[in-house]
Amino acid sequence: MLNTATKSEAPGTEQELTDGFHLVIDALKLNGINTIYGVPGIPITDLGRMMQAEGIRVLSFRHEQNAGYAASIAGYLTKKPGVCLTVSAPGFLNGLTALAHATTNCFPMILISGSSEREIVDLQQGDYEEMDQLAIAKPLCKAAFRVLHAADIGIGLARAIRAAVSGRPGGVYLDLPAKLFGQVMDAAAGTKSLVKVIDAAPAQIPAPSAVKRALDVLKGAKRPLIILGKGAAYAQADDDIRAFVEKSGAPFLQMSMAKGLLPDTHAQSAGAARSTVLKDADVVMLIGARLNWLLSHGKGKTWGDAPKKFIQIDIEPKEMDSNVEIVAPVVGDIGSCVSALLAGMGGSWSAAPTEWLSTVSKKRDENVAKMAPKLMSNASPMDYHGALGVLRTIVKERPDAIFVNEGANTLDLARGVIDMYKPRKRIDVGTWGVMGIGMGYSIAAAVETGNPVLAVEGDSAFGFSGMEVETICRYQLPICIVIFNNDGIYRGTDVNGASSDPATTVFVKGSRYDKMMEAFGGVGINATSPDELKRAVNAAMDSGKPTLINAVIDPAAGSESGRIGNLNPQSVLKKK
Ligand SMILES: Cc1ncc(C[n+]2csc(CCOP(=O)(O)OP(=O)(O)O)c2C)c(N)n1
Ligand SMILES: [Mg+2]
Repeated sequence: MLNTATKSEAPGTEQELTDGFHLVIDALKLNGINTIYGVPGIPITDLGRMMQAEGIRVLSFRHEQNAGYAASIAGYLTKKPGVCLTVSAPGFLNGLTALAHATTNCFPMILISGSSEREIVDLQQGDYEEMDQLAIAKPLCKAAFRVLHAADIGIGLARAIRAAVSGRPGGVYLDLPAKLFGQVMDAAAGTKSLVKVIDAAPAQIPAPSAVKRALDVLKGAKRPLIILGKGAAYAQADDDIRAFVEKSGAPFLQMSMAKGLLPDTHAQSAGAARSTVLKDADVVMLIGARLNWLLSHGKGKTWGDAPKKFIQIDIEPKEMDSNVEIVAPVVGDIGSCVSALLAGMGGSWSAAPTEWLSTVSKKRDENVAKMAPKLMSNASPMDYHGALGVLRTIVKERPDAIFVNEGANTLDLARGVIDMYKPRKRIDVGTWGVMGIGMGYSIAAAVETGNPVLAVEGDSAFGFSGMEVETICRYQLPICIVIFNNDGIYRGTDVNGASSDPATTVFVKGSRYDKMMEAFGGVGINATSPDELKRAVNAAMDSGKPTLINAVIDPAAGSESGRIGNLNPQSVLKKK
């Protein structure tokens, strides 16, 4: 298995040697890491070449941030750390946003960066791409390590893998100084130094008393609600989660990336009655969902006046009571917790009162009926609902496709309109609401799952990672990008009254993003009506050819910041 780098011929002996390059590759392979996302350059160009020669798939990007986002979502989809490989200082910094994003979103990821000479960096003598990368990475990730000796590469990678996937997953930084790669050591000793990580994310079994406490609270509920977060989707405990929810009889809400864990069309789904269930529920059970801003911190107007009890299931004990009191914390990995809850329910569990569920489903059906005519609009230029109406049907017909989504209106409206039918098929801006994940996520989703990808992107959102369309064409990935082109951020209608410069939120009117795709040999289509959009997306999904569809959206159709305009600070002076 071990690569032999060199043979030295001392008189009478022949010693097999290996080096840092080969040990890194062997350590990755030993641990089943066979895909790398990165950008080459000093000091890791040869490492990438050698990885490729050794059968590791190395996807070479146009910008490290996109490679980093790809690695982060690869981690989410596979439960193995996604690896991003970058050069020193600027490449490292470009990848760092994605590493922090992985940590915030609890995705296992390892950022491996080459770095410059320690002796020069530490004396600040101005080395090529000088930066104390380890110190900078530390506050932004779950753990950070540096390897100085070839003999420690095995241990270094093992620590990085464990830190990334065990407990609450997150981003890990691994610093590999340039000098390490060329360091030579005895090949047999090198083999011995490698570590195969056993049981990298050990089960964390909840205490039986915690499980009982949670079930007692749930049993006492008149109006229970279950909220599934992306932690629940990550757990890949899909059957148990579904069985638990169904046995409880409670309405459920799925956070954005949890959509599809149970089909959004499930009889207990309260997706279209969100405000009702948040206000009126008396017991709320959070499974792999945090009470952060996305759930209005569990308090305030959104949650109404009815007193509530919270049950929370999370692997991280510190998550409990983060925003409101949790009366029944259950700490453990989601899979173990849900199976313990299911077992604890026994054979005679009485499901939630049916009148609660029928109140919720009545509200849901009303809201769905209200939206239905909007989704049938065939207006041109399209509004969001007209365009999303056809995409909704396409996703229903192709439930295995991975749906990538970013933007403001493009995100918020698509999340509400497009039902998901299978787990981990919707990936989006996550905890930060970050723009720029689009192409990195699409590439990793196609590479890791082999499934077709449909990316629905605001025109602004797309711009953050748009150059990766070349990467998509280069690797011939089955990705169909639909750009909701409304000439700008939120709306394309803003006017700057003060000078001839355009307003800050508008772009070149009538841009043709489809032509970008044609520049690299992909398929580019301009779609001006829902019918055209439907034909183009279906053709792309059937052919698997890299495609970009410029969907022309009415510039006046969107609203400021989509659904979260309330978070914009207001100037009092403006009103004078
Ligand atoms: C990294 C980053 N920079 C800036 C923002 C602020 N921001 C939120 S949404 C958005 C773009 C919204 O426009 P678009 O993608 O075209 O969607 P639309 O509302 O027009 O459909 C921006 C720039 C962000 N969320 N993330
Ligand atoms: Mg836009």
